[in-house]
Amino acid sequence: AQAPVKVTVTGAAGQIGYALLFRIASGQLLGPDKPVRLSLLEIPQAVRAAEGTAMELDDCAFPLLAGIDITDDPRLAFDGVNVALLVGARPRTKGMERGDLLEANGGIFGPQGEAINAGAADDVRVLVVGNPANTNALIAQSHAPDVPAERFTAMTRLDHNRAISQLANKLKAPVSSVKKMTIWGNHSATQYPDIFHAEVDGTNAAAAVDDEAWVRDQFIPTVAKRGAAIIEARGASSAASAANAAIDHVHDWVNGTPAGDWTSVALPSDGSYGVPEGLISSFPVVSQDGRWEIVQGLEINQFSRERIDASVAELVEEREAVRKLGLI
Ligand code: NAX
Repeated sequence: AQAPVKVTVTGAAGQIGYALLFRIASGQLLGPDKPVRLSLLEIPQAVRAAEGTAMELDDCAFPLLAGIDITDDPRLAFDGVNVALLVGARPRTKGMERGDLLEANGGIFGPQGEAINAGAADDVRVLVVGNPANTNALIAQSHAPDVPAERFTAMTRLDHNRAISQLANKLKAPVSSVKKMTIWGNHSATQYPDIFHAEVDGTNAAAAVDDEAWVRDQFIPTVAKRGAAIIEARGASSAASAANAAIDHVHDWVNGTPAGDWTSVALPSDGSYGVPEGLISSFPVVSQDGRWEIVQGLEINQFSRERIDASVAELVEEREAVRKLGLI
């Protein structure tokens, strides 16, 4: 029998955790032939709730689930970890300044980065979901000097999937006909969903839409503000769709992206497309042999350039802010 893959989920008792854990345990994260061992990390007040979720996981009798550990100690949670899903974060509450938010999250992602550095398996892959995801990933990565930087990623797959769905809907085409969507920059309202390289049934998506006003005034803001629209409608933030995107992200990272397509991932820049090196920014990527590679050589028009630069500028500011706070 194969040794189980250790998957650690932080914020396991939260709403994304609840939507995520059952899919991991059923084999959707890594594949139907890969046993998993779950490690749930929570803050002390939420350990009991995580235990409740673990009871439900037991009650599913998932054949691939080799065991569940629950702890409030990052060192234990990340010991031997192969896949780390960093979902738990400090949300912005009323009256909180951006500096306070970054500092509170630095207090979470710094120690988690250290624990990953100390104990993770050699093949560890890290996905940060908790916001501000890109900068939280940067903080964790900077505390894990012995882990290759490229193993630290932040999630823009939900934005990517939202963009595919909006475009398919506009063109009355099935989502499966949309390829090569790209999210650039920060997982925030400045993100830039780019359809200039996307294809619908093999034809260029921007040409098929042929309506710059729709792209500028409808498509981009709808994708970028979708999270707020979900909160407004549901009374709670995206959970199942966020969990779904995390599953997609890790699945593609481990198993590869399909031929003729790519996806979007925030990862440490190698300087491609004018994004400062080391900044964790979203790019078009393919996964090959278990590694992300940035798609090279795309022509960036003026419309796209301005929007990529604006989102990257926001990430540079966030990096400066956490540097000043001594968090990286
Ligand atoms: P919840 O508030 O339901 O759950 C968060 C959980 O994290 C709580 O159970 C809390 O106890 C736990 N937690 C807090 N600090 C922790 C720590 N130091 N160690 C371990 N656990 C800790 O939030 P939920 O709706 O699940 O969202 C989680 C995060 O995902 C939020 O930061 C949210 O902003 C972010 N999102 C990111 C998205 C993305 O596309 N990147 C989309 C969805 C979501 O908004």
